Amino acid sequence: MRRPLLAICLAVATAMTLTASQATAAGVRTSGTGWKTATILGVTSASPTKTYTITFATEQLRQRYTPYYAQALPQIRDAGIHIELGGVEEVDPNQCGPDWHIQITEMYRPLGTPGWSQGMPCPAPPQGMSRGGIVAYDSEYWDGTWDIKEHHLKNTIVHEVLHTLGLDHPNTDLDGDGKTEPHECVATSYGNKPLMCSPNGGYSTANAGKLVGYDVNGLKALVANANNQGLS
Ligand SMILES: [Ca+2]
Ligand SMILES: [Zn+2]
Repeated sequence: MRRPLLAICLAVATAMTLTASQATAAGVRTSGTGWKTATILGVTSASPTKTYTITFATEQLRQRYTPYYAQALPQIRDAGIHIELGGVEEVDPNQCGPDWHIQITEMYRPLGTPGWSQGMPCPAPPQGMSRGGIVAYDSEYWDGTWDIKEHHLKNTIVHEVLHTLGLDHPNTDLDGDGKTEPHECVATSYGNKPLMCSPNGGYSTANAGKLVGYDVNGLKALVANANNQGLS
């Protein structure tokens, strides 16, 4: 999820401000070191009991992307979220699919910007608990027109899925210049930024495609928020 999508969703965000502050009073955390919930889209929690199923617009896409989730899925499960790989179903990128589905499709420049993909939770779900969402990966990664480093590709593929579960970019004004800038995210002592950092983050090593600890903490917070509100 990047800036153009936020512009589309600002109308939702205004309506959500009240909900977010009420939720905070109920013991809901919407940000922490290196993580942030997609509060702007009305998502502050993820289900601790339902199973999120990743589905694909075509069999070709299923085969293409499935291997890229292999390292992340166990980490997401360890954080308390039930998630499974599913099959093929029709995906309309302009409309959310069935509840608890994370729908994967591919488009040419889904945000209009070369090299950018799009991932978002279905906006304003009941009680602020993610019901899944939609990912549109940029087809340029595969047709030779966009030169993307292997670790950026691996990290981006997982980054977009984490958006659907309810994580936003944790970028924050660390240098105090009044602007929250691209890549401006907390880093570990090894220099690893959250996978959710915009426009990209995560490991540049063999661990590319894995969540960084910050991202795991964000997922755990989404689940804790559900539990603290008595949501299942
Ligand atoms: Ca700054
Ligand atoms: Zn993003």
